[in-house]
Amino acid sequence: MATCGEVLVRLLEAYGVDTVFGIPGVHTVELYRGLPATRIRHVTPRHEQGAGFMADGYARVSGKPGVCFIITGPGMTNILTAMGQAYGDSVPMLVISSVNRTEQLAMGQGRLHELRSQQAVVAGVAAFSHTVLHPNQLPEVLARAFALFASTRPRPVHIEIPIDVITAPGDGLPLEPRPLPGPPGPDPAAIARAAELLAGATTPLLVIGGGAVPAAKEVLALAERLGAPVINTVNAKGVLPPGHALHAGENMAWPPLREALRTADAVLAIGTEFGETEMYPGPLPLRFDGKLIRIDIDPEQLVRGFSCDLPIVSDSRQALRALLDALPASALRSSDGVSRARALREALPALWWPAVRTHQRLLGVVQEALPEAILVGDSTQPVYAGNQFFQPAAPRSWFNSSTGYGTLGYALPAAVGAKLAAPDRPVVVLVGDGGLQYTLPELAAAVEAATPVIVLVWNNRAYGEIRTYMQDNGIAPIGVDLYTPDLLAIARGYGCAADRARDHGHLAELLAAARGRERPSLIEGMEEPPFVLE
Ligand SMILES: Cc1ncc(C[n+]2csc(CCOP(=O)(O)OP(=O)(O)O)c2C)c(N)n1
Repeated sequence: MATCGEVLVRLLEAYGVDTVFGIPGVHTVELYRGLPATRIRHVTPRHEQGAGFMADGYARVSGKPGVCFIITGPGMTNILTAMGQAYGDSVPMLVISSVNRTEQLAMGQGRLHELRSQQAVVAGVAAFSHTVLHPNQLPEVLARAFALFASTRPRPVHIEIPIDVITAPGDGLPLEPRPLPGPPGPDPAAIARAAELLAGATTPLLVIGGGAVPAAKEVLALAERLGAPVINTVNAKGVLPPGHALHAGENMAWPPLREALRTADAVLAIGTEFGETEMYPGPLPLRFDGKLIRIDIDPEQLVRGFSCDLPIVSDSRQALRALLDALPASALRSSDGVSRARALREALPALWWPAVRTHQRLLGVVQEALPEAILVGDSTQPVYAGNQFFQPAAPRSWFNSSTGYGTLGYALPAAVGAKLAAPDRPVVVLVGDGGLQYTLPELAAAVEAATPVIVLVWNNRAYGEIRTYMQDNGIAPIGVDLYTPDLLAIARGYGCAADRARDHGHLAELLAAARGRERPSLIEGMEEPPFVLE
């Protein structure tokens, strides 16, 4: 006899799941019974928030949903922050939890791990949450989750299974996945209109967001065909090849980019919500005097914030392919696109805050030592700076929690997930001493999972960004100067290699040594000379 829990893991495997992140408890052990009969690997974090961040990092690098097994109650409340980050950045995540027995649901009898309603708790951070009240529901509900990941704006999905349903017989349930729909394509009439607008534009401009990642080839072809400068968001870094002549820069807080968006006769925005965190240290309202065309897989996104002239609901790749086909051969190629892009790009460094130079040097060393690295960032000063200029070699190679939900503690566990998705690439964690202390115990999970991530800690013994913000706003710094422990000793205690970089040359040596190791490395860079440039 196979239980519902055993069928679940078989179905997950059939949908292509190869890794599950979780901490088992008495309410979820029956999800584990069937695991050895599958090829699914289980990775154990030290906190459910870590499980969620690992799943997030895994999903961002692999493009597949990150899957978690979470216990009822405290496990669910612990993972909410990670679900919030994934929700904000449109990351596919499947959180499967237990819940108390069916006849006990919402009874308030003081059961172990009881919450009044887990569904209510996750409502703000999940696309949907479903309680599986009978094993027969399982195949359909899983298919709904995977259909959502395959064809709509990806976001976390929560499926909870009462402990009596997990152990109920699952015999006879189908073990094959349901055929899934592909993502939606565009309305041909809307594409024809977009082609007309873009073909007639003399100063076209593209804005690309995380939704453009699957369409990197098409974005490049379209930009070159139109001669259109391209502004990217943080999550679209790497979509345009590094150093491309049409790269206009990033961060829509900077006046030259805002002015270019306002004055362009046609702006095509692909897979971006024009989010507040793309306007650092803004935000300011954007204006578009010309035509604004938006392509997004989420119809609601097309009417949010401000009105656009031509909303197109579609997966970005299909829309851009159709647009490339629909553009007339005679389409005007903006002859000055390269010079417009260069003028914008070259105007930005003078606007950056002084510390960006410090972080340019720091991240330059990382990029030179590990050119093919994936850089997973927290919410810390080198990350805000790198968001302005860093150009990774490929998409899915620079992401961080300074965007969207903006939580601390993301980077280390997300990097473990990233390393599991791309074991052959170096994975570097960019994190402050404040953010690292949120999820420091995940060093143990990294050692245990044999994921040799390289943790580069920017140590200023403070919540540095907030200290500066308080000072800039005439508030005495309170609660921002930290007692930071000996991170090197702690990292060694966890079984990691650990060193403090003396200078940039030494940092390069430490990164090269870390790359060859089979265990994680922690490298500390103090926020002081020689790392702080005048
Ligand atoms: C969960 C959470 N709590 C508080 C904050 C507010 N916050 C944003 S940045 C920051 C400072 C982070 O300090 P650290 O990681 O050391 O990086 P630094 O600013 O020093 O570079 C804080 C407290 C946050 N983003 N997330």
